[in-house]
Amino acid sequence: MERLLITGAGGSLGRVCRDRLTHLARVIRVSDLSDLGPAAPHEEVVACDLSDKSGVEALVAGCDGIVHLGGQSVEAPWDVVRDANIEGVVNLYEAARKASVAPRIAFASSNHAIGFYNQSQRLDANAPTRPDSLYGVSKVFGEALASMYHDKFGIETALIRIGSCFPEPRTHRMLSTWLSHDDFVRLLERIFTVRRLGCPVIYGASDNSSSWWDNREVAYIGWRPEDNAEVFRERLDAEIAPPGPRDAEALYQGGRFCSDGIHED
Ligand code: NAI
Ligand code: 15L
Repeated sequence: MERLLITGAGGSLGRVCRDRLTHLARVIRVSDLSDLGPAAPHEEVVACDLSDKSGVEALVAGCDGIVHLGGQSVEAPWDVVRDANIEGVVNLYEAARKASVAPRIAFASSNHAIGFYNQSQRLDANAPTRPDSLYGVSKVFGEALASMYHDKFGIETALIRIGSCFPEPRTHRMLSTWLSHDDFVRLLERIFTVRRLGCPVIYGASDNSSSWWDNREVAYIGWRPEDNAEVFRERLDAEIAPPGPRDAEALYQGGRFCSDGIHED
């Protein structure tokens, strides 16, 4: 690629991608709400609010790939979710449609798009969405928008329903949802390498023994996660009590997002 845009580059996954995706393009354009510090020799740094339509148009122009991580990353009042994750994603796809070369996009969706499924259920890419929060609803919206831009305009997007992407699992639920940074990077490498991507749903989880998700439909991408959260089980058991059997953390795939209320105006 000539130029890869990383939105949300100041966030926790954005910082991982900024460090570790440099081999994917000649130029890496990094963006967030506020300044990201000085640009490295291979970088362009562009501050941009995703809810600023003309700003996003300029941000996307000239990019042949986008890792879209920017936005509200947990539950919040509706106006915050709407501006970042609804307006923001509409602005991104409109900018992609207007660009002279349509970029391929990796969209950071979330397990909270399907969070209300019970942990006893096994899901593949065909499972209807079951969001657990306004945040989860905004990710469902992003997935639907990407699908429409693929069908209507041919823009390719990987809809990555990220589980819990942290250096290590932090809770017992994350023994099922954990995505290691290494496996996330390997996934992004495949997304920007595979010849035909389309607009697939991909569950973003490592090769966890207690996984709830089945990625057989996207075998053609050639992603083979290598890590397994199970190696952390003993330490987790020693450090924190497992949730009780009636706790949302033990019942639902989205865990506590299911039992939390929603923010009222
Ligand atoms: P984060 O909250 O650390 O980073 C998000 C970044 O987006 C922040 O730097 C923030 O300043 C920026 N941002 C927020 N509103 C913005 C706006 N209006 N305009 C421009 N930038 C804005 O989140 P994290 O953990 O790095 O996640 C990245 C993406 O992956 C998010 O979209 C999140 O929803 C998704 N995701 C992450 C998971 C994880 O385990 N880390 C799990 C599932 C989804
Ligand atoms: C998410 O969507 C969030 O962005 C992240 O902070 C975690 O809460 C993650 O889901 C999770 O479910 O563990």
